[in-house]
Amino acid sequence: MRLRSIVSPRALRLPLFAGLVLAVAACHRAPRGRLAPRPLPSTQALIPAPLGLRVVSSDSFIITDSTRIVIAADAAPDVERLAGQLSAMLAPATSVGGVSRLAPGEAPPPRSISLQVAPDTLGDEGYTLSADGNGVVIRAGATHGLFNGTQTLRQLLPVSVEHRAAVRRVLVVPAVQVTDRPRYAWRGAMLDVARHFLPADDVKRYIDAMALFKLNRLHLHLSDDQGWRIEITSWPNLARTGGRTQVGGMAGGYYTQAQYADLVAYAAERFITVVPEIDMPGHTNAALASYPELNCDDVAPPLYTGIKVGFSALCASRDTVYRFIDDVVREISALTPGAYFHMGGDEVEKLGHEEYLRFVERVEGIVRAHGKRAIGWGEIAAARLDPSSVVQHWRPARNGKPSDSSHVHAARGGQVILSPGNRTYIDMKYDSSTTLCLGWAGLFDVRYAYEWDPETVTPGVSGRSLLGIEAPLWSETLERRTDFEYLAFPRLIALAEVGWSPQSAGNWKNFRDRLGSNAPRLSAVGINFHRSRDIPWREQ
Ligand code: TNX
Repeated sequence: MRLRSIVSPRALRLPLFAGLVLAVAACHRAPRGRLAPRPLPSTQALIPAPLGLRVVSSDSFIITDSTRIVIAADAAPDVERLAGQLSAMLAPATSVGGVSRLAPGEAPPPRSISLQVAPDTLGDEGYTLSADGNGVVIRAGATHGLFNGTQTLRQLLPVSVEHRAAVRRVLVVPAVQVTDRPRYAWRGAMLDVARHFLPADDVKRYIDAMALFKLNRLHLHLSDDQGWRIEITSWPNLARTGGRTQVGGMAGGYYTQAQYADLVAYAAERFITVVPEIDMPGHTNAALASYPELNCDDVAPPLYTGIKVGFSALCASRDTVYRFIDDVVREISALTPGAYFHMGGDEVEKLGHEEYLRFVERVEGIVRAHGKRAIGWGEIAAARLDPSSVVQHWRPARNGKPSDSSHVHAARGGQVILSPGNRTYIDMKYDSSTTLCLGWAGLFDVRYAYEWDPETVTPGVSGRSLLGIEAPLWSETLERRTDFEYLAFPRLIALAEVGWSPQSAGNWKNFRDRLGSNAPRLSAVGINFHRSRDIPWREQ
């Protein structure tokens, strides 16, 4: 049953008089056009909307100190780790019961939360969640699905679950039956930590927020003209020199390999795959400034702290450059268990087209030689790519005409990630009053980020060739964590639903109310979000 089918239109109907009184009262309290928001029950506020949800009764289950989290006798270590995470999420309520393994053949005891791995047809990320007065069962074919189920459980619980040290809170789970799986395998977010450096702890907070909405890829844009942000031991000046500054000329920064590995592990615990990007051959001034031999004239340019693009390029005819790339890809790949390496490839104005294509093909070979699937921005699709490589479409198509060769890549059996600038570039201003950010792809608020169908974005890219969607957050104008969050939220939440829920669930009015009901949760986890005018925010 679809989510919409449980929202009874009759429940929304008010006696006419009461309705008028409420509407007039609302006019005095809220800006024009907004009704005083009423809280939605948690079963009607889930984001992303699950494939199927049924409220089974008015029963509920209260998690207490004696609630046990149970897993099978032979459950894999990652299931046990997940159970521990769930226990921490529910602490202190479950501190007494904790996690227990069932004896072989033993049924889950009454009033427990049971995590079960069992073959199903819902894929790696799908799950079912059943809750009634007797407890909760989350079942999935793989641990990732179980994790997604725990995030749904989190959203079903009162906001007080986010308050770690809350006393006297009552963790009530409504009686529901959820069957869920994602629409797309790739539901990503990108952070540009190059234009302005974002410390690892701030990235972790972004990861936490991504997990709550079931996003599963974190693309880190680790290098650009203005900064190189990861330690490479065989080329130490990249970080030491190239990481020194950032846009505006303030001190920059970089992740040591240990910090990067820690970030990757932190993301993996939340079932998020880190996708490292080293942008090349353009967007490379920070590298060129660090090593003269990467320049055709052997002269290192000064560090750059402006926001122009297109002016830099590695010397594509030099063997040293490919040795450098090989070292960088090797070191980063060794720290990254995920299957992908992003090679950039965008906005190159300093190389001839043929030279650019040969460069892309050679670097794709290097990436593949290190066991990774290559990803690159839309421009790389013009090269003779291997079908295993992935193209990230970003320039919005105009008048139905493709803006890049994504369709060519799809035709040769390749896959495409969609990041159309006008829908997913969450570094665009919300409206003309937004002071941060850019506007080249258009100003847009959360509704525009929500109301689109990935299947119709660019001709020739749909179905199997569409790997998923991603929301890049470029940081030319973003200096601190709160700036990043302000631009990302709530648009990233809308995009999380576009990537997860079936197109048929995409009902703006319904989403708007669910999003408004999530304000207390966003506040509780400390996200600095933009109060989009279209949303009936419920602040407590
Ligand atoms: C385009 S998208 C870029 C970035 C900028 C961004 C600003 C892409 C592949 N390149 O270098 O930061 O626009 O919105």
